[in-house]
Amino acid sequence: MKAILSGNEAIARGAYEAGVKVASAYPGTPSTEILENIIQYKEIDASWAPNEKVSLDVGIGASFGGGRALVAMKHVGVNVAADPLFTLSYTGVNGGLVLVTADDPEMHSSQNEQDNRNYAKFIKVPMLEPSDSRECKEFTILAFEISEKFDTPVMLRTTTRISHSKSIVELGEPVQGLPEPKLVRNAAKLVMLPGNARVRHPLVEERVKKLGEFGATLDINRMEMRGKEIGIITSGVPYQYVREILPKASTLKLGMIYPLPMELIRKFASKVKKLFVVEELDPFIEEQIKAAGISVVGKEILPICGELTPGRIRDAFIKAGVIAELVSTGKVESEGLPLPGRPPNMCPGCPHRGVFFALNQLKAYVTGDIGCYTLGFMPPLSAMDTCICMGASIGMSLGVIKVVSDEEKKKVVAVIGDSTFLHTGINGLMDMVYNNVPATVIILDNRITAMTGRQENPASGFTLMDQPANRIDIPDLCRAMGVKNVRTIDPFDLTATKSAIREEMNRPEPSVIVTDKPCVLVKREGVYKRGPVLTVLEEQCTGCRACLKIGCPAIVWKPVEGKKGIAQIDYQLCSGCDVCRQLCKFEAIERKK
Ligand SMILES: Cc1ncc(C[n+]2csc(CCOP(=O)(O)OP(=O)(O)O)c2C)c(N)n1
Repeated sequence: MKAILSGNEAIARGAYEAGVKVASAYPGTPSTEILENIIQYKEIDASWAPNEKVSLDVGIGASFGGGRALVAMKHVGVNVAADPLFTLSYTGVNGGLVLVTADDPEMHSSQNEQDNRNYAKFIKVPMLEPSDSRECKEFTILAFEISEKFDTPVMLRTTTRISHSKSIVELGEPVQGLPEPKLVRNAAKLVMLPGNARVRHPLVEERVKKLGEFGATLDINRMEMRGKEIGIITSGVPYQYVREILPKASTLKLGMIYPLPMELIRKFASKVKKLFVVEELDPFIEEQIKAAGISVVGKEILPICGELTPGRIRDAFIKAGVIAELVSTGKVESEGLPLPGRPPNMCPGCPHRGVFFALNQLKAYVTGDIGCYTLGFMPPLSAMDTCICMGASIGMSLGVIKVVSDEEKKKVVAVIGDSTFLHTGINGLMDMVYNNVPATVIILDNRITAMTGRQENPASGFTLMDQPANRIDIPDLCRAMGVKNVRTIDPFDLTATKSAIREEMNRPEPSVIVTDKPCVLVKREGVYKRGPVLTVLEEQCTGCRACLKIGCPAIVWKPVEGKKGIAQIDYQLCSGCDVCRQLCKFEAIERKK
């Protein structure tokens, strides 16, 4: 049977066909749908972990117990999981272990565009890179075979275009005859204290060499000869672009991009007059080829930042003087379409909005974090001063407080969401209490991991499988950690929100404020309650624009002849949160009867 699947759906299918027992992940675009799709395969124990390191720890445990395990994360998630990953390279596996790293060239929804191919070389583990959904499924299955054959974790790298675009996949049956998981003790291999690790390191080096030779025999690394004029070495989605733009060029399509099959590359180089590498982001393949003494052109003509596109590749090759009959000059359809701008904004009724309005009014210096609330940076709320990575906000606020004057200390407020607090923010809070730093922390508990598409987390009360779960009580957790000043506020009450934040900013002690209103998009019944929608009394609206200061998409401006204009509320969008009504001094906004 055939199906049209996205790359993420195909990886989930591959995990099923490979007989995976355990799948663990922390959400992050573009990887999230892998676990969301894996739950249809009841044979797999699938769960969200509180962060990527824990998801890998779970996967390692499953592998050591003899089951096949898949862990998935976005590229920056690998930074969080990197500590166990480096040492897992030394221990190797028992049941196969595959780590999916979903990279995001062009930063469609990420804070950086790090090229995680570098991790494969750094960690000394093999990495496979599919070019379409069929390969996503097949490479997932192959990755488990390689993992067990070479006693190594295997990384599977996708990028946003591969994760989210769809193509045809042939569906198969799950593999049979895998060994039953059971406890097997092997401390010399699995306990990495120095004496044991010293024995393992040379084995890792040996493994890389063997994998390089093995790569040359794999048909996922294949030469496609079409002529002698130019040869292009490529992998991943750039392979598709190369085929579109340079249909007559010979290609060496690499499916295993680390370690590189250097003898195969040498052979390919000898068959063509001019050799190029077309790869997104870093000159990862190019540098290794050059280091092997093979002459090749890559980043001299192609950009190092951002995604490649068919158009960018075409322009680069034309500029490089590659003869015109090799480069397809036809118009690339998707380019230059006049799409309307869609600046990101918090949803109408988002419980984060009022908090940022208050922070703006209080002129707070906000160390921010990653979640929907990062949009508090955008005008008109304009109330975020820093944002680095998940969980950084609290620690950063402590650092700022340590260096600024006593007067300025009071201005510093850390803002973080529930999922992010439990991911890595919690350690910052420990530092705050342990070192008694008089910081103010606001935890925006909207009971969901909203930004990545509403995934459950340990404070939401449900699991990935939609089963009721223990719900961590965040205020109680903070108290248990030793924060004496913990208060819960209703962020839709602007006056109370502002005065609570002001009081805690002025308190010369550590304090935590937790907001307790759920995300408007939480689909679970009874969690979010829509209030009566609001309406503008046109004759009372003076056109002062105060209500526009919260940036709610439900409020629109209507020009009026001879007047400044008046506000109007789009009833379809309004959630009845009531925040705008509290801003109108002229009582021109009221609940619709
Ligand atoms: C290390 C890492 N993992 C995953 C992500 C993707 N991501 C961005 S924000 C976020 C969590 C947001 O949830 P929460 O803090 O509860 O805020 P909300 O969006 O619900 O307001 C995630 C998982 C990331 N940016 N970095």
